Amino acid sequence: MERKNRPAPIPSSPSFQQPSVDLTDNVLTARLPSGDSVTVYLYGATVTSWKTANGAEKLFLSSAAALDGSKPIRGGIPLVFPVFGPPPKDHATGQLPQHGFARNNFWEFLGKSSTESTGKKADDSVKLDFGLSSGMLDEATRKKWPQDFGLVYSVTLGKGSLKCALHVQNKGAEAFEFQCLFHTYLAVKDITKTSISGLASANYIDKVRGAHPFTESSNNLVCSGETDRVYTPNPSDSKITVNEAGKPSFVMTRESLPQTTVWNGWEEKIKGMGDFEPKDGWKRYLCIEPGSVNSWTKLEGGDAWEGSATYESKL
Ligand code: TA6
Repeated sequence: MERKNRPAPIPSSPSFQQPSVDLTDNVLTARLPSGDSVTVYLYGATVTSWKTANGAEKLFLSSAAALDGSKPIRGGIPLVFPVFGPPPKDHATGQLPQHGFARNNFWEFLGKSSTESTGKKADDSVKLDFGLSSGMLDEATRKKWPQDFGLVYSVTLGKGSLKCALHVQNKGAEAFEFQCLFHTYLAVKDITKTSISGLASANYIDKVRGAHPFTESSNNLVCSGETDRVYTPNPSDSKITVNEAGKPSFVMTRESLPQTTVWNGWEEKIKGMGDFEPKDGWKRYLCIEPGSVNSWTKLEGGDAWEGSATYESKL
């Protein structure tokens, strides 16, 4: 018998395509219907590729990068936690490797979420969550930093954008302190024709000049040799723009990450890096690395902290 005012059938599937996510052999690939895509190795939760809708690769990845879990991946977005750089010998992180252990351990994929609406919004972005906790570390690493922690790293692929967010939780009773940073290798056409805006008047530590403090005078910084500077822009939420041939190619914004390291090893340094190929690749990358690295963030037992950075491609 026909019911009056029968509700319209709910569409069995959204009338728009949804993002696709595939995890095979510890490599996750996500793609939006627009064509934007991201690849993440569970090893280090390292983003190794970010492509915009036109298929353009936005990250530099060394062709000699170890992708078998034998050492941190050279390129993409290695994760730095709980210490940036060589750890201070007299610090709790003192026994850890340079840049910590987040980038040389296997993370787990926790799942994806995209706007569940069935409208156009459904294909606008997809958030991928990855987890690493103290119980997943090998005994040797746990002995070097015996803290009870939980990390959730979220990578959100949008149209022309990539957001990286790190959530740090102290799951123990004792306080611990950490540093963290997204060690992002942006792909550029020619480093000698690339400039950085948004750092004018920022104080920085120049690791090429004895780690002494300086103040940036240029709002159009061009690397002309090995560059390894840890900037503290003011205000700390100011955007940083990478310009190529006079046009913005990337804009980076960040939250709760007061520093940004600018690094290019240049010709000589890269020549000495066995996992950096091709050897002229120094001309085609620029590391713009947002982080919280000039001091230590202290978490009391049960406390949590989150920091994030968003890269927008402008080309
Ligand atoms: O972020 C810049 C830096 O600390 C440089 O000093 C250089 O060491 C670079 O990181 C690469 O470090 P890695 O341990 O990945 O070789």
